[in-house]
Amino acid sequence: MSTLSTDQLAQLEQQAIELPSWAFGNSGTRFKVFGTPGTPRDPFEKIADAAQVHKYTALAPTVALHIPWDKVDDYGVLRKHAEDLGVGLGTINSNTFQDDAYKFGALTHEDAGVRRKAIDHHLECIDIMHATGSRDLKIWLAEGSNYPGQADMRGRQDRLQESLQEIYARLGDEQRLVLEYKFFEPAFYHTDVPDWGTSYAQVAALGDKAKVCLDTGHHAPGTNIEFIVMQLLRLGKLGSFDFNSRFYADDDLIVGAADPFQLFRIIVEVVRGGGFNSPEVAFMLDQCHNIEDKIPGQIRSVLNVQEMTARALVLDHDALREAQLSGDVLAANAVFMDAFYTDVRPALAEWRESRGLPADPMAAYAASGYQQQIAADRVGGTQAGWGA
Ligand code: AOS
Ligand code: ZN
Ligand code: ZN
Repeated sequence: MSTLSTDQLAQLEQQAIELPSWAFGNSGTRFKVFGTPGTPRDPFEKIADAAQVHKYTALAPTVALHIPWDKVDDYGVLRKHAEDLGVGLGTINSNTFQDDAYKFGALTHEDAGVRRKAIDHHLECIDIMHATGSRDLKIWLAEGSNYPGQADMRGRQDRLQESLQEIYARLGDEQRLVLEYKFFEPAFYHTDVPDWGTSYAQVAALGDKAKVCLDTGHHAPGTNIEFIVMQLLRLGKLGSFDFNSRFYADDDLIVGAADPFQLFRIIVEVVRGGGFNSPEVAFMLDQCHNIEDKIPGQIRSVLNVQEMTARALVLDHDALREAQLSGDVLAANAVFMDAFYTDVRPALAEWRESRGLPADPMAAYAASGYQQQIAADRVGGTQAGWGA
């Protein structure tokens, strides 16, 4: 008998995870960027690689773009290219962290001219969203200060709201803005959007089309991330996830690699809060594959999310509720852990085959010859971001 019911499989069939275009480019640390044979040379090749992930998993129907890393002359052509390969273009990520002008801030900068430049960049991103058919504009700000006294934190918060209001006003009816928070880096003393509370305060003041983006790597060690997920869902403000995993800081490693149990706990709250398979909550990856092959790195990632989702779906909510109501601490925990320890992999493999997908997408991709083909065809692939 399968571990997963027909209803649970039907829910899993709807699961969609958005891939980041930058996961397919070379990336690294401040010490070294290792080149990988076959790295895409342009956004078209990044999308072709992302389409491979979808081909073997049916889990990744859209690709997020980063502007200007993925700048092209005609976004309609890029969109058509994606659609021809069976995927769509997703979230547009803005970038205000590479220009010298932004050394002391962008949307928060004291100088109105710098703020103008940063706001205009976001307005350009919204124009691009119309051409790509994207719903979401994702804003992550690398703004803050390194030393106490360096910056007027209060003034920066006010300017951030003013700048965001101008960007928000430009959104179309079906478009949204998601504001990502991060507690440190590149600034080390204060960050202008360090936590979910600040992101929430900023987006709540904008309106219904503004939501919070939760990057799992952007919290201090020990943070109860699933509590934040629960709270944002409760407030109707969880717009998207940037999934990845971390051992130390913002490691951007494969989701579910460092702490599968944390991923399980997060997805349990997503399901509990009505955020699973809801158009309101985008499941995205934000990862870099510095030393491993990128396409199988992304395949592994979406499979990890699928496997933890399946485990979250088998949680026996009735038994859990009964144990909670009777104050049976250990029984409640046992019900929770039973779901986590359920090995859903054989059932998922069987189910994939029944849908015409490979039982083992990793093996199928490895056997396809695509990796060898791109390594032979492409030379001089690009770095994902910094310096690209
Ligand atoms: C940065 O730490 C954030 O996670 C952003 O989402 C960023 O835009 C992304 O990592 C690409 O650099
Ligand atoms: Zn992120
Ligand atoms: Zn990050």
